[in-house]
Amino acid sequence: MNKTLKTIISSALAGAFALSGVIGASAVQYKGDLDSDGKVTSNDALAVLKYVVGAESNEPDMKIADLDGDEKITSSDALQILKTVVGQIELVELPAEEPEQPEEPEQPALSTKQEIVDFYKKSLDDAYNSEKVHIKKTETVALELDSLDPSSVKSTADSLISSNTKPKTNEKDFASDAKSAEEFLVPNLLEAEGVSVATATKTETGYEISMTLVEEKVDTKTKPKYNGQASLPLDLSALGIPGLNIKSGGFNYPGTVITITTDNDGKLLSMKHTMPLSFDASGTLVFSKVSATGHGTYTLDVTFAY
Ligand SMILES: [Ca+2]
Ligand SMILES: [Ca+2]
Repeated sequence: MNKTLKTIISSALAGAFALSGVIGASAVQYKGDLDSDGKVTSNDALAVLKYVVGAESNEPDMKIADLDGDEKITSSDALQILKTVVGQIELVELPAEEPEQPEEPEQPALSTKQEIVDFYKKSLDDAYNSEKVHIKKTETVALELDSLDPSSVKSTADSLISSNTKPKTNEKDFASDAKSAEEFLVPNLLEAEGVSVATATKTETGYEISMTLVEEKVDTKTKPKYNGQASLPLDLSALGIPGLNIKSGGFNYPGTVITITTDNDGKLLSMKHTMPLSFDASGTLVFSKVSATGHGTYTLDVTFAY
């Protein structure tokens, strides 16, 4: 240590100790407070000097210790600290450390059809696997006969249809019972190939997903591959018309629309399936031959509560 430095240090230290070195005790951090005790004291100057002379090998934090701003830690910085201690230079607050931003949950990309379908399936899967989920579904069938032969039975058929197509609401709690929940609602098997258009919208509270399924034509004995994964395909015999025996015919599903809303974490809040359809069927009603064509919409409205 050279003579000048010694002199500087000893005189500054004398003054500093005399002031008992208590300057600025608070949560803020000051430039020069190497020991982070919230104060700039002669101890801090000493810490710089120990490093400068090699008595301390850990390099002090440059933004705290480099008071003169030459990007080196030297005895000059120790002097600056001492000058701070005796009030010759002003105490400098270090800019508050930016509080760590909580990491944004990773947003799914949701730009391709596959990503949107995967997001839908995961949301539905998570709902089914929930520890506790209350599922409320309302099914509405709106069916209209466009033609019926013999026309003499049309009014009877119309009234049978309307009495069997009233909205039907069912609700149930499930607790970690994915299988039962899936049976209660819809199978979770949708494939991207079965979707013609998919859109995803980020809202303030979560996501809105809309998917339109490909058109499918099936006969009465075949389940539609994609529409069957999404919603419950109509079965004419399930209308419960006594004595009706369908021999042939088919359904056309021109474009089922599935929409869901989720929260920001992808948790499924609501789901709606809107399935327009048309059909033709021929068979027997008791002993008479009948044939019919018609159209309608099957709607499934679902809410999820956890
Ligand atoms: Ca200190
Ligand atoms: Ca310096």
